[in-house]
Amino acid sequence: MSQAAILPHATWVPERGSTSTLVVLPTYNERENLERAVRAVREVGYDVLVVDDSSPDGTADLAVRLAEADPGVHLMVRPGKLGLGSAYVEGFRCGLEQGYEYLVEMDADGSHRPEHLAEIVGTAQRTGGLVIGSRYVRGGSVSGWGWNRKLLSWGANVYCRGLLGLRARDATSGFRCYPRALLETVGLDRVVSQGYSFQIEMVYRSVRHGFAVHEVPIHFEDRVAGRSKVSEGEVRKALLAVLLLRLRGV
Ligand SMILES: Nc1nc2c(ncn2[C@@H]2O[C@H](COP(=O)(O)OP(=O)(O)OP(=O)(O)O)[C@@H](O)[C@H]2O)c(=O)[nH]1
Ligand SMILES: [Mg+2]
Repeated sequence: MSQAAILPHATWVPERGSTSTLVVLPTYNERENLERAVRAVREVGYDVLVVDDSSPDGTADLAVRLAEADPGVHLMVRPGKLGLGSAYVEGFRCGLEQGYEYLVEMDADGSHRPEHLAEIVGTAQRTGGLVIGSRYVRGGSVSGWGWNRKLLSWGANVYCRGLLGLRARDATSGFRCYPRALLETVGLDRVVSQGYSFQIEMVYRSVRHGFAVHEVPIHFEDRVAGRSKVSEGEVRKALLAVLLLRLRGV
């Protein structure tokens, strides 16, 4: 995007940057974390699209400054908190329109270390499948979480694996890479998850369409600053969404 500005997302038209990989960073109140995340991704050499849901803390103002200073940083601002899944759907749609070949999910809160990016993207390039940065394969780890947060993450994975027959150890991880062909085959228009169940739905749909799912180990750290957006309500919604996915199929 040559001239960064806060525009209604429907009229936002970025120019494709210099790389074939776009890292989508969804943000809701990540003002304290965003600059660090954007700089780290840019150092690896990938373009960035921030999808901000009009965060009350002014994350978008900071994102405008970052986008103005760097043509590899783009911004989409949406009118309100519309959910993590829908942020990725809109971000990916935009990235595909701009010609990017590899679309990456990454949290903006410092939990996902940029040094894992090259392996995650490289594995997607090599295999053509979905690649998940996984906390629960050999070599992966989680630090900074209490037992209750660990239990929630572990329980969510057991539930999804059991209900949907997924073999991925970390189906809820939000650090991953999709090749263009996968997203085009799966069809972003068919995705029903607005919130956190997006992660699980995308693994399920990828498998159902015959794409391989690979996991590469990551070291996950608790967010650097700010608060988690995973509320009890969000968890309940996600668990129900997975159940509906099971009942309806894809
Ligand atoms: N645009 C947008 N971003 C969101 C929304 N909900 C969460 N995010 C962002 O998505 C990323 C992941 O959200 P987190 O709250 O960190 O959730 P999490 O990483 O699954 O869980 P924690 O480990 O508890 O932080 C962060 O960068 C959030 O700011 C949303 O509704 N819209
Ligand atoms: Mg987080």
